[in-house]
Amino acid sequence: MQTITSSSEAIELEDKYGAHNYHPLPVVLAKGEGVFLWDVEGKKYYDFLSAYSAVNQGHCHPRIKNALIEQANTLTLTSRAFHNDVLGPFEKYVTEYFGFDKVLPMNTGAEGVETAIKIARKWGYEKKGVAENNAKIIVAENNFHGRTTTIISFSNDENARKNFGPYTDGFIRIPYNNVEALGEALKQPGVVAFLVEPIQGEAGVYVPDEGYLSKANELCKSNQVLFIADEIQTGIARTGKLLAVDHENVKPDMVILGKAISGGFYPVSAVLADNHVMEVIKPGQHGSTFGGNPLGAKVAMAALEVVQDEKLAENAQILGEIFRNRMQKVVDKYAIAKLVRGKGLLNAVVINDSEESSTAWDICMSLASHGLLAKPTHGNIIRFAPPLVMTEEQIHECCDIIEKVISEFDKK
Ligand code: IF1
Repeated sequence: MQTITSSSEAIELEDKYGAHNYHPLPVVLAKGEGVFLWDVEGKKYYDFLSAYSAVNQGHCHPRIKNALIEQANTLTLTSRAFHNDVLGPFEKYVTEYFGFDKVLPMNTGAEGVETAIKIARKWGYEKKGVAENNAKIIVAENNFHGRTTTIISFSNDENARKNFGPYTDGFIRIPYNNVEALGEALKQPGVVAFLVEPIQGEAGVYVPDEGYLSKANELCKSNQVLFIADEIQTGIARTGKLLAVDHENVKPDMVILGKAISGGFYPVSAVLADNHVMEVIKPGQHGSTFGGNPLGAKVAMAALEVVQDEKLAENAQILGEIFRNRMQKVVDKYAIAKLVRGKGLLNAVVINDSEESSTAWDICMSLASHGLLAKPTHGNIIRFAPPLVMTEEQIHECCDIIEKVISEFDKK
């Protein structure tokens, strides 16, 4: 393998040999530890993206790394054609951890979402009596649930869906954070589920009104419709509770997990449900080569132990309050910062400029030069989501950096 000696060399290789399906900041990372990242030239950064909330436990957490190494030296993949000695303990651990009867393990978040869609449709036909091929799933405007053809079929982000048709049918899109719109949509024939992000991450960290999730859950229950929470980004302590739905004590019919369930070491996703839902899946009706493999299962158990033992939800709650209070002062002081919103350590600052302006990008470039990595989501919204292992002293240091950079842009 070619040894990279400069950031520009790495960027050139990616440009020449890789599909151009991303537009990254011109930063080439070479090492990660806890809340820190280092680039090829040795520059140190605070990580305020956490690989899109996949390294809530911090980079290269030793406990998870050791679990990976130990299992990698023993048994990594058997396929589900046979049993193995890790899957059962993992399934017991993760169902008790989140309070569900059953789990269906997959790999990526999008696979988890696709799995939940298949289970909901099958449940609709076999338990609710919806006429076959007539199942409808309600989703929210500005949703993000992954990049597969079915998932982008119900997206309204033109960049994510244009020219990927023909699209999958059977979805009804309604405004987010609007209980009345949900009530109306539930009257349509064939509705089997409502799939929603408890906080819309990619859309720009939109936190719904207090009570939205519990009212939505109640409406679904009273209409015999499954309430499905996509906690791939908001779960695993990110918003200050184990799951974002815990802020309203809501127990969804299905929860979809991914990202930080395995602490950034290995792709693991999972769909959790109780028996009356999960039992619609029979042998040979769903799965994947790597789903539930012993290596991912062992890593995920270690990653979840770290969340519990290091009280990451409580830490996210406390540091998130500090962060938003500090950012509110920045918003009050500098016109270029319009507002701050979020929950726990999933936050965003909206920059006071047009969607098309490059201001948010330019601010992120300046933040990088000051040793803090963040990236805009849509247009002028900067997401700030550090690993949940950050200390109070570190969050203040980072807020100082953010305030300094924003103050410099405010004068321009
Ligand atoms: C990209 C952000 C996007 C997700 C939710 C399912 C998935 C995701 C709520 C799919 C994945 C990632 C994908 C990555 C950027 C990032 C992301 F919001 F986290 F920033 F795109 F919206 N549900 N989110 O957030 O999980 O298949 O990726 O494992 O695609 O650019 P995946």
